[in-house]
Amino acid sequence: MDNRAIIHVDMDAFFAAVEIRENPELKGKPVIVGGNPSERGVVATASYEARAFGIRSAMSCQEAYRRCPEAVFLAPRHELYSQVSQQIREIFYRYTPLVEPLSLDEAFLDVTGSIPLFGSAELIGARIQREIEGELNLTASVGVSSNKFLAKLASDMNKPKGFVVIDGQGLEVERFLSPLSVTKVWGIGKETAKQLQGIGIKTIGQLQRLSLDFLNNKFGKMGEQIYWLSRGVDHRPVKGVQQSKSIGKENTFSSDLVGFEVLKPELKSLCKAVGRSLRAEGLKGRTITLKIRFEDFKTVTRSYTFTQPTNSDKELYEVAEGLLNKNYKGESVRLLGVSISKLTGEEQQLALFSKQEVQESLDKTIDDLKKRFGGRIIRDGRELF
Ligand code: TTP
Ligand code: MG
Repeated sequence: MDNRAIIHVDMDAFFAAVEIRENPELKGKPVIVGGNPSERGVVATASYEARAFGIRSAMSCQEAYRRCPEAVFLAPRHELYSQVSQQIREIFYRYTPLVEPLSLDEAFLDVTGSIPLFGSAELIGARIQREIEGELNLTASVGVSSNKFLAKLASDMNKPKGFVVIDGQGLEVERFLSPLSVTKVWGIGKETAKQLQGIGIKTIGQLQRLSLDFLNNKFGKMGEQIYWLSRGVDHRPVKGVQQSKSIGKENTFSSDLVGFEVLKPELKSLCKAVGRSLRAEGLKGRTITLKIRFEDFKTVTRSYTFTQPTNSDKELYEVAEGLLNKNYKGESVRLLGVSISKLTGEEQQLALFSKQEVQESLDKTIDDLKKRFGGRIIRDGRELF
């Protein structure tokens, strides 16, 4: 599992950087995005120029003003930041479908399967950094390693515009982590850090000397996490964006329909529409639900769960027709609906695939990417070798 290639990207001074991009006159100035200093707002973020005055996220704006009265204070424009965030994510998706956003400006990417197509994880990370800057005029810091913990640590090590690779293999990692503060360990917040300090533990190296039993007793489940993370071991998968929980279509008829044969073509077109949506989103589903609303508004829903996920119109229809047949006695029908849930995307399906199927799926991913971006991107990748 830990031959993975994980990238963590975190934008530099994100809100402030977007504001500066929108108004280049602000470039080089201490810029603070947050509430108004005359009110009781807090700093959302500050440009690196403002950070030189000791200004930090979550500090009160009054305090920030005291530290740097000449700073430019701006009210946040969340809609704008989330648009930019979407554009950043689109760059990530050029390289892998396995993107796990942590916030508007930060995400993990698992690029293990992308290496045959684009080259090493370092190359992919470098391209992402370059494309963000070239296309969006914003800078990002990138960390590359074999797991999430190390990749995030790496992206934070040389901000702004950092690019750090941590080779996650071997004993080197433990030695590398050893001088760092325990607060760098994922999940160790102020409280845990205080407790550790109470027993004289400040660095990850000191943490490494505590036994699993001891940590388990002291911190419960979290203790085990700390034990492994302090050694650079982290098996958490990169979770692709949560897919919508179900996909459904329904139709309220302009006048009620009566009769199985009359309802059948309606049902078929609903199943086709659901199948089309599934395929468009690269999903398959296991549980199909039929909804029938009668003339008197009484509504029944009936479900069937397939053994294997499907996105085939034919399979969906066969089952939906069976459900209708069983539950329809010739009443007047106002509305018919079909939905599918227990959805799985490419990522989850991979886990179920045999090796050959993984290869097929990878080929398909590569085909799709080629189709989307043409041969260009592939040549670029190889030129970099
Ligand atoms: P961060 O990535 O923590 O900070 P940053 O991008 O501004 O700076 P850098 O990564 O270079 O250290 O947070 C991303 C954005 O989230 C940040 O621009 C503003 C917002 N944010 C808040 O609104 N409140 C907060 O307390 C923090 C930490 C961030
Ligand atoms: Mg950031």
